[in-house]
Amino acid sequence: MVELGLVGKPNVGKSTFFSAATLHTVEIANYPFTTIEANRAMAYVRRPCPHTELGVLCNPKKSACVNGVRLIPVELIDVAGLVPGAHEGRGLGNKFLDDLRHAAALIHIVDVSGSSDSEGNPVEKGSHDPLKDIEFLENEIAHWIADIIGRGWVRIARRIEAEKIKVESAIAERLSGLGISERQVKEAISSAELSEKPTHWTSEDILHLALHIRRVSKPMIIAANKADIVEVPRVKEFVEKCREKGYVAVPVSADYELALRKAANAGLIEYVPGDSSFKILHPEKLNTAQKKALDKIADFMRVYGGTGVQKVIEHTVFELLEMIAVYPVEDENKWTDKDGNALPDVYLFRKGATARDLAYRVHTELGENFIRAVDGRTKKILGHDYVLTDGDVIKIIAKK
Ligand SMILES: Nc1nc2c(ncn2[C@@H]2O[C@H](COP(=O)(O)OP(=O)(O)OP(=O)(O)O)[C@@H](O)[C@H]2O)c(=O)[nH]1
Ligand SMILES: [Mg+2]
Repeated sequence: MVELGLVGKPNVGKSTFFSAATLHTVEIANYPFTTIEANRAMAYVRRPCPHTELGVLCNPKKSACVNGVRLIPVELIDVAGLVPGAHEGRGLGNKFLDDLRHAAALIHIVDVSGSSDSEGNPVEKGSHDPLKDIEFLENEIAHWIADIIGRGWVRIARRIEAEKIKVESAIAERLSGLGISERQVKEAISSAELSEKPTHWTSEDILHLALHIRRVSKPMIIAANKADIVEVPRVKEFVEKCREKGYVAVPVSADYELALRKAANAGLIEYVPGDSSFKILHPEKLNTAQKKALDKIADFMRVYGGTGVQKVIEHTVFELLEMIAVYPVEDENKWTDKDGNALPDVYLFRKGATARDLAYRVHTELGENFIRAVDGRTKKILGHDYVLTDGDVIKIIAKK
C-alpha cells in the first residue's frame, strides 16, 4: 500500500485534510497540537477502469469502481505538528516522524492564509508569511534524517574508508528503515557535492546531504490550505513563489472538502470527490445558512477547479511518484481471476516496474517461478523485464 504522510506545523489543517480525504473522524481544533498520536486511514486515487472496454462490470476486491472510475486505496498518515527546533525537542519533538518511515511522499499542509504563527498559534490573518514555513519544515525533516545518518558517524566514516565500503551502501543501510535505497543515496551524495572522504564530513555536511536525500527519496507537494479565506491573487502569488522554489503547490480548502463529503453522505448533494462541482439534490431541505455556505463553496470550486484535496493526493501519486495502475488477471481473455471475478485487483507501481515486479507483488512464489506474462489486450507474450504501463491488464504464467 502506498503511504502518504501529511506534515506541517500545528493548526494548519492536517487533520481536516485527512478527515476530508478519508472521512475518518478525528479531532480538529483551532489550537496547536490537537493531534498527538498519528491517524491512519484510506484515501484513494482515481483511474479509468478497464472494465469499460470489456463490456461487463468488474468485481473489485480491495478497491472500488464507480461509473467506470476505479478508486484505488492509498494510506494517509496524519501526524502531530512540527515546530521550528523540533529536532532539539521543541513542541512534541520530531520522534513522531518515525510514523512516516514508510511514506513514499509527503504532503506539506501550509496555512496560506497566514493566520497561524510559526508554532501554530492563531494570529491575525495575513500576519505570518507562509513561505517561511516551507523552509523550516524542510530543515526539520532533514534533521530527522540526518540524526539517523549521524549517530556514531565518526566511527562509521573511519570504517568506510579503512574497509573501502561504498559510502552510499553504508548510509542506505542506516536508512533502510525509511525505505531509502542505495541508488537514491548515491544520487543525493552526488547532487550534494560532498567531499570524497566521509571522515571529513561535518554535521552541516550531513544535514545538507539529508536535505538532498529527502528530495530524491520522499518527494513533497505543498497543499496551500485555507485558501478559502484568502484573496485569489494572494493564493496565486504563493503558488508562483513555490514554483520558483521548485515545488508544486495546489490551492486547497480542506474545510470545504470536508463539508461537501459530509453533505454528500447525508444525501443533500451529489458530489464525487475530485470533481470541480456538485449538485444540490434537495434544495428544500437546506436552510439559508447552508445554501449560502454551499454557494461560497461552489464559487471557490469555479476559481480553482475543485477543493484541491483530491488533486493534491492524485498529483502526488501520479506526477511526483510517477505511479501507474496495473491489473493482474488469471484469464487473459475474460480478465478474471480463478473464481470468475473480473478485474479483481489493481496495484500501483512506480514507473519502470516490470512484469516480474507485478508477479512478486501478487505472490512471492509467482515472482520466483515466473515464466512469462501475457498482455490481456494484445495477447502478446511478455518477458520478465517487460516494463509495465498505466492501465495494463496482465496475466502471469509461472512454474507450478
Ligand atoms: N478556513 C479554513 N479553516 C480550516 C481549513 N482547514 C482547517 N481549518 C481550521 O484550522 C484549524 C486547525 O485544523 P486541524 O485540522 O486541527 O489542524 P492540524 O494541522 O491537524 O493541527 P494539529 O493537530 O494541532 O497540528 C481548525 O479550526 C480548522 O477548522 C480550511 O481549509 N479553511
Ligand atoms: Mg491534527
